[in-house]
Amino acid sequence: MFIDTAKIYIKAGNGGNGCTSFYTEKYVNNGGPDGGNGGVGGRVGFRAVANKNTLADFKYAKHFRAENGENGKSRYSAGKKGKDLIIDVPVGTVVRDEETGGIIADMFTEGTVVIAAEGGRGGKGNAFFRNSRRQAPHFSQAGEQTEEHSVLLELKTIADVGLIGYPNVGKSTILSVISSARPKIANYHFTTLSPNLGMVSVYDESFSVADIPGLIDGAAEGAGLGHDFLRHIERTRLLVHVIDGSGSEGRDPVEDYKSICRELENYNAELINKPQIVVLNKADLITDFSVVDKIASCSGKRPILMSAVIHSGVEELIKTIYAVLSELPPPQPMEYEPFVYEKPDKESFDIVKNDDGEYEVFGGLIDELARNVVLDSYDSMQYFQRQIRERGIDKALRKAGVKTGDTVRMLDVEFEYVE
Ligand SMILES: Nc1nc2c(ncn2[C@@H]2O[C@H](COP(=O)(O)OP(=O)(O)OP(=O)(O)O)[C@@H](O)[C@H]2O)c(=O)[nH]1
Ligand SMILES: [Mg+2]
Repeated sequence: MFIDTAKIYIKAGNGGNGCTSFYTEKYVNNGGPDGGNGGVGGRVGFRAVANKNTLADFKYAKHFRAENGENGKSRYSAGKKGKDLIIDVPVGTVVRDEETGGIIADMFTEGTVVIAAEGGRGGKGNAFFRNSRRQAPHFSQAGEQTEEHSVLLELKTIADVGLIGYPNVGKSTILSVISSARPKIANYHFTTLSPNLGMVSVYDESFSVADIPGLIDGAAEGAGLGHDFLRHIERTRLLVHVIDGSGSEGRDPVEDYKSICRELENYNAELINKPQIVVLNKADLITDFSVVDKIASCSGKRPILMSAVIHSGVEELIKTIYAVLSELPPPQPMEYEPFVYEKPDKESFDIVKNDDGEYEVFGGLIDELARNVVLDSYDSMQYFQRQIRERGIDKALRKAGVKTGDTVRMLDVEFEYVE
């Protein structure tokens, strides 16, 4: 099965913890704090590669976690940074945040790397917290924990030309005669089950052509295979609309032309505004050539008459595509405001008075403070209290009406307030 959409989970590495340690050596008493900082966590990113053209890799592999930063060690030794995890995706993959639908990246150009999630910062070791008043800090900072995000991948093939039309009209046969691609060709509907890509050389240049499964009435609403594949022609610059000019299978070429145009328009009005070349294929079987004029009058342009099987009109088709493409602007990546994962809020806090008359302080800042200091020593408690003053929590408590003797609680810490 052709897989062109996938949902995966990404998580950047946590930061390594800072280390609490004191220098020890024979004959040296009370060495100073020498705990090193934790390393930063690895990042998760995406790289556009040309040697893949489906998202099949992501059918079973769903969880992508970058390495955590290493913890700091004694002797001022900093933890190693976590290794980045770069995920290879085919060129043309659009990466979105599932929750908001925001576009993280359009992997449009081969070799581009986009970082989707930054690693957690490493915690400071106790050596960092030493100052003139605090010679021997017994605490260090924990590394930053990162969150997991779910991400949607969607492949929107990038090709210059999209071949469209009813099933069995000869789209794949045309691709096989204009390029070196060897798609499956057979005399039944829906021979092509997933897009085929071919490169066509002309003069000293080349252009790429995508052949997609045949469209049928109602394709835009999901009938047949068409709907799932129309996304693969969204980014083409030019459509080649192939019609069975002989009307074999009892079809009416004019009706076919009109209904395929309707399907394109129903799917996305932009598709019908794309430049189109109309091709009447199976010319070797045509008996009534009035079809050429009929198509010309309803499409507003002269169709190219060709037979892919006996190779007539092939040269004309290639040259016409080339001429039209050279007048068109190069393919463009999507226009979007890149979505960036916000780091959790670490500044705000709230105070509420609970039923027992106690005050609870909570929020990102409190979580952060509690995570940053291990409240296991007189030292770290003092540090914590100073932060409460410096970060304005003290002031906010007074404003909330806290008086001496009231109980204030922050996560696991409970204390009696003293003005
Ligand atoms: N007589 C004649 N037969 C053709 C011509 N082009 C293609 N065919 C035949 O038409 C049948 C369908 O060709 P495909 O290329 O598989 O058609 P398709 O449009 O890709 O079909 P789907 O993939 O099912 O949408 C095959 O039997 C081809 O040999 C042509 O110019 N003349
Ligand atoms: Mg086909």
